[in-house]
Amino acid sequence: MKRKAQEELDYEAVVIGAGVGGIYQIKRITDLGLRATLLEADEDLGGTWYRNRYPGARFDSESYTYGYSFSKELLSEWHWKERFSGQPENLRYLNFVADKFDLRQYMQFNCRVASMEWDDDAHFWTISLTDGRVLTTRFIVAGLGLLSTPTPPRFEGMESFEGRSWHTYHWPKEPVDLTGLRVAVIGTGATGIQVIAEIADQVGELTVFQRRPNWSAPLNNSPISEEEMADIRDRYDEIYELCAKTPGGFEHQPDRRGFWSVTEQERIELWDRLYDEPGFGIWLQNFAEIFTEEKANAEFSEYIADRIRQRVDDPAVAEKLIPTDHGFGMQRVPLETNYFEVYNRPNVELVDLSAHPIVRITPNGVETTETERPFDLIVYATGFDAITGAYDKIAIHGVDGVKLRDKWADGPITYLGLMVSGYPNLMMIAGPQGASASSNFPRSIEQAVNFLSELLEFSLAKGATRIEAAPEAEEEWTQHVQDMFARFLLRKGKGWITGYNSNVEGRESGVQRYGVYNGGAPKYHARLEAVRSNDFDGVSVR
Ligand code: NA7
Repeated sequence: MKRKAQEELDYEAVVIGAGVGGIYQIKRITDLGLRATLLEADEDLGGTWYRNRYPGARFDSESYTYGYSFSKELLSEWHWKERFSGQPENLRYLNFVADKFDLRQYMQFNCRVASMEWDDDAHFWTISLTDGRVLTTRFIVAGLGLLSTPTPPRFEGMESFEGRSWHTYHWPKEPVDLTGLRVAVIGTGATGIQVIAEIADQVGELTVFQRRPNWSAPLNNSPISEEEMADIRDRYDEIYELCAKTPGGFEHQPDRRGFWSVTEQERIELWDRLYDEPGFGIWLQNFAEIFTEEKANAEFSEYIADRIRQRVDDPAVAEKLIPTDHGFGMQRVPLETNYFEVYNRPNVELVDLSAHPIVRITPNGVETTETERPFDLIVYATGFDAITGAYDKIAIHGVDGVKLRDKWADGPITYLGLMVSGYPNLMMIAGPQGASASSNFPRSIEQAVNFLSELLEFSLAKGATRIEAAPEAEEEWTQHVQDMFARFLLRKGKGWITGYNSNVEGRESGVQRYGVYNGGAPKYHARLEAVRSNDFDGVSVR
């Protein structure tokens, strides 16, 4: 079979997913003049910010570093009202962007992709939707999200529960009146910590089922006034320049003095200051040694443990809230607003599942090895099949029909987190092994979209119909991602970043999967620049 001519295909490019990545990508692709569409499984745009409607859902990134930087006009028009903006406002922002650039015209909703099949003779993809529709395209850019496949637990009896229950990702769109309800929250990750702190004073009784505590520190949110916003607008160039220079893609710069070159008193002074400052400063403006050296990490963890002890009235409860199996920052650090104070309330109980595990969900509530507790609502804040989950759900058949899921059975293998050898013309935004999950998401998303858009432009200018990562380039990148992991204590964490998920078969033991690039946003960006300026070295374009 010969190459399929462009006119014979439904589209030149299909973007999958109308989240932060997909929205910008469809703009760049249509700006290139390509005949393109965006397929979104949900009934509207927004991705993460469309789905996560649980009370308390908000940025841990400073709002003005989370927004898109690509349009000065957009920057001048949008007013962030809080330093860490909440879900409803974030969704309004994404709608504002889509409307401003007239992007809805390219979007098709309620389109869940079931499978994708590559034709290596005719150079095109066939996409099948779950409703039976089929379409063809030369290129696909997947913006599926790293945290978009929720994983409820696998307790016996979950269907038998007679009250209401849902995973936080599926918190209903319509308002839920929590007044007087007996509510259970299972899970204390970033999501659980947000929802627990937000609903404690709204519900009748709140019971938190905690298997392992997480290290957490104050978000220190505040409103942004008109004057402050005007100042932020004036400084946008400076702000984004700073974000581009820091490993996490935030404004927070590490303290370069060296952990051991200052006195213990000086360390405590820094930590006292950072604890009261907004955002991830407590993690990212800290000494670099807390990321790499056990001893430095242990000293800092003990400092945070003491802060928790100061905030929780009952010493026995405080100890239960302090992690003992990992140090601060070895898993993603949730930021909180009055989370620890919640446990001083008379209507809140902390159940330690490490002492009394859940046996089953009953028609009435939750049964542990200790007792059965009745509930009206059970909230599963139990996390996601992170990083590769959304890719695994689609049957992606590449060259010779090989399934991507099989290629990635032992963990993802990619070139720059953007392409995969054996899957020509398939590109990923914020894909596995990219820098997104280890940095301020949108900062790396914009870099990825810019890179992929330029790769497309470059390929089209050459009249190419097939672009693919070279196997040796992919091998080198995957090895590099692994080597970077080895440098950080994060490798010891039992969290989604290292591929652990107790609710996904085969991942219960905290197995290491190298799904996140940890070298920092500036190094990642420099690497993309080097590849781009070298005619997309490592990508075969023909
Ligand atoms: P996380 O960070 O994966 O947290 C999930 C939480 O749920 C964690 O405390 C788990 O305990 C707990 N969990 C999961 N399954 C169970 C079962 N079966 N029984 C009891 N407890 C369970 O997900 P989040 O949604 O909080 O955060 C994900 C990311 O979203 C976050 O990092 C931000 O980037 C946004 P465990 O630790 O496994 O013992």
